[in-house]
Amino acid sequence: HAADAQRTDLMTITRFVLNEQSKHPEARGDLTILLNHIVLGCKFVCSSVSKAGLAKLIGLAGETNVQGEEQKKLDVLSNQVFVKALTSSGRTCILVSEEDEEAIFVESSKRGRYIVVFDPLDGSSNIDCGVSIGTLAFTCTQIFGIYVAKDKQNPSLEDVLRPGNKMVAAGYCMYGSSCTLVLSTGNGVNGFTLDPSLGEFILTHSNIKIPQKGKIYSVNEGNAQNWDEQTTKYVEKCKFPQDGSSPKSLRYIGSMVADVHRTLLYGHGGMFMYPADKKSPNGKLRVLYEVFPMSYLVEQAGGQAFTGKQRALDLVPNKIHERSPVFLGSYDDVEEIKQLYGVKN
Ligand code: AHM
Ligand code: MG
Repeated sequence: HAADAQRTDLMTITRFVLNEQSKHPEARGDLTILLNHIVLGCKFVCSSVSKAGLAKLIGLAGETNVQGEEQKKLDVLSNQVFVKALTSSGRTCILVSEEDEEAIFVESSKRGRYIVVFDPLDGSSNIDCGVSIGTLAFTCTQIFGIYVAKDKQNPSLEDVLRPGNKMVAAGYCMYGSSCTLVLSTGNGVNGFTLDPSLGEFILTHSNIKIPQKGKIYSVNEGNAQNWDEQTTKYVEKCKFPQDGSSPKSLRYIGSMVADVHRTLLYGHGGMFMYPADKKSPNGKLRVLYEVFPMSYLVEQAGGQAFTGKQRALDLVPNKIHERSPVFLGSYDDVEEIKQLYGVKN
């Protein structure tokens, strides 16, 4: 009667997070409330992404974001929805969004303990062709010292510029043929799929684990002429293995969440990388809201994440929009690139 149970005993994301938090006697439900507001943002973006063509939401909004890229209307909208939802949750003190140059300090009457760092709509250059996937990545760090909303203490940027290993939750939402939210609160990784008729995210992928060794490599190979020796050597080995193993397959969507989601979810694992190159010595991806959440999830799923120098989660960013090279995915695959860089465990 397991099938019956599945239909009637729905594990919503709220229920799941409440269960997780009840294992921590000191928890006061703040993270559950915070995540509920993030989920609302995801539902909004999901609904907007699916209507984008119809509603003529696609196209330029006439603004550029911090990195000087053209900003699409959906980015602007999604950002506003997330900022408002997060501020009104009463659980946040600082927000950092890819779309905003400066960090947002929440006014003291609405202030809570959490810092949320996010990219409201990552990979948005893929929206216009309708095929690919709008995405989002977020991380939450608890700020110590601010325990009540109206605490006199002022949060500062120093609280944001901390290593990824201080995070208490991370996740992303992928807007594809279905809307999937993948979340970790430090106790494994779980995936939830939006049931549009219920408007609820239901647990569909419990305890996601990434295979130890992968069969896929995922990288923008068009940058190869500017790669360093180590990246070049790794990719060469993927294509022309010398140890008798089969060559790996290449998959690259160009939307980080989709590329990482595939790496996590499909049984064959692999490695996603955005390495340094001569033109961009720090790679492309942003530390706080791209490298950290994905590294956290991959580690929680049993894989590794590496910057070319160190464990990605040990990185201490110096500014909020800092970039870093990243190699993440199956444990053994990342181990191989670490060896090429001469880094031992
Ligand atoms: P964006 O935040 O401007 O959308 O850029 C981030 C995206 C990632 O989703 C993806 O992994 C990467 O850019 C792809 O970059 P490239 O087109 O250089 O391969
Ligand atoms: Mg982005």
